[in-house]
Amino acid sequence: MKTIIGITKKSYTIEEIASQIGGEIWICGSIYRIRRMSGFAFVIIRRSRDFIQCVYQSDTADFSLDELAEESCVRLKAFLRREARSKRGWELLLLKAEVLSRPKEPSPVVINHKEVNVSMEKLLDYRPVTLRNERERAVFRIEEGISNGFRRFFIKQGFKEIHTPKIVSAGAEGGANLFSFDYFGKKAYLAQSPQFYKQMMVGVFERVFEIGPVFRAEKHDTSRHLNEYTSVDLEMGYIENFDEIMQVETAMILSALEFLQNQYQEEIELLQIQIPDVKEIPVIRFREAKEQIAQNFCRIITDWNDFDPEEEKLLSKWIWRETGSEFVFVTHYPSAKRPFYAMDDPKEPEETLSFDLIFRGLEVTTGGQRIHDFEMQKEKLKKRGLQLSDFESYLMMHRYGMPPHGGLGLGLERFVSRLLNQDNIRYSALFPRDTHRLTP
Ligand code: AMO
Repeated sequence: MKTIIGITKKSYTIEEIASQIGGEIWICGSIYRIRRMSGFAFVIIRRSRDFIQCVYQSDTADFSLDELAEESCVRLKAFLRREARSKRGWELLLLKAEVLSRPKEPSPVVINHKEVNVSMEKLLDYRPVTLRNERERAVFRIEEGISNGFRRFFIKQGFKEIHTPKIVSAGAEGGANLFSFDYFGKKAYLAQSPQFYKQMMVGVFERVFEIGPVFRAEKHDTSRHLNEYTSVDLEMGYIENFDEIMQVETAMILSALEFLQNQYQEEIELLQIQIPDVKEIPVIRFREAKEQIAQNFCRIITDWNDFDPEEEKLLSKWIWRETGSEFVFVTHYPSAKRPFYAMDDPKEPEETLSFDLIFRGLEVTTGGQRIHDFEMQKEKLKKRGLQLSDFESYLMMHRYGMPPHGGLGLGLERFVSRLLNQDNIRYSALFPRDTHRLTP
């Protein structure tokens, strides 16, 4: 009987190829670009992470150049030779080609130039092909580097990875942005965040994290909202105060950026990313931040409960001027604007022991200490006019005992988008979901 044994077949890395100068190799990839010159042609091959320059000459290749088309998938035999003028110091001289598949039509947009020069709408409409562009796909290598950097940090720090349900019975974050649907005769929702479940899991594993999708029925099209985004969540028990959460976040971002710098140099150079300094992050109370914005930018503050997008930008500008930091923690948000699970400050009950992290003018994280006491949580739910019966399964953890705890949620697309200085979060979402976009 035929059996399968577990081996993994992988393509040569670029270093493995480079080590074979003077030899012949077989490689697979897609033809990114063919540039016909006089007497020869450059054939650029796109592979999972790199682009390789090959040279076609009719006297050394046993096939015709006409057999190759851009976006054909091929297996090539080539001779590896030194070439000082090529970026890598070597190139591949093509000998044989097996065409594995050929596109039916040429790409609807030019994808093999430095940038895809079309509107954002068109870029997103043709995402399966526009992502093949060198710069477009590098964005998602960076995203991988950041989320991998976070994950490595969490595991090193003793956080346990969890996967919580995305079909839920109640909204965790309040507000109107819940997607609801019929679940076998009951009303269900798509999870706005893993908030309840990550808190429950603190009672089990003490420190947990999740990197996964969350859903927000945002009705407005803005440059910073998606209807589905990737949330990086952590929750930890036995905290003494919520400074500890901000300390963990500072360390986690520092660690992820260091990992990125070590492992993603090519993408960093290609996208000209300026890695921010994050050794220390300034902290300011919400009220003081509002006062500074009013004073320094002659602005009349109308809402003392929250920032508007312009105020986040102004605050960042001021912090940058004062401290040279591109990040700022804003603490003690008004209780009225924070969800029912947020712990109020015993000294100032109108404020919460919570924070936001603002990075280059945009909120990228919310976090804080949670209520762990059963009676206190019941009281706050009641004060908000919420039905205790709707939160019975959430309250079970409080009823049966919880340590003091807190955590945070970071929007991955927002973080990457700020890192890359993009003016719209959609550029950092692989297949963004907004009010108009359900495909591709
Ligand atoms: P919050 O609702 O503030 O907090 O969300 C946390 C972070 O998620 C990002 N974010 C979004 N990103 C893209 N599109 C959206 N529509 C969107 N909404 C939010 C932001 C934001 O800072 N449970 C709490 C977190 C916690 O306290 O642990 C929560 O979800 O970067």
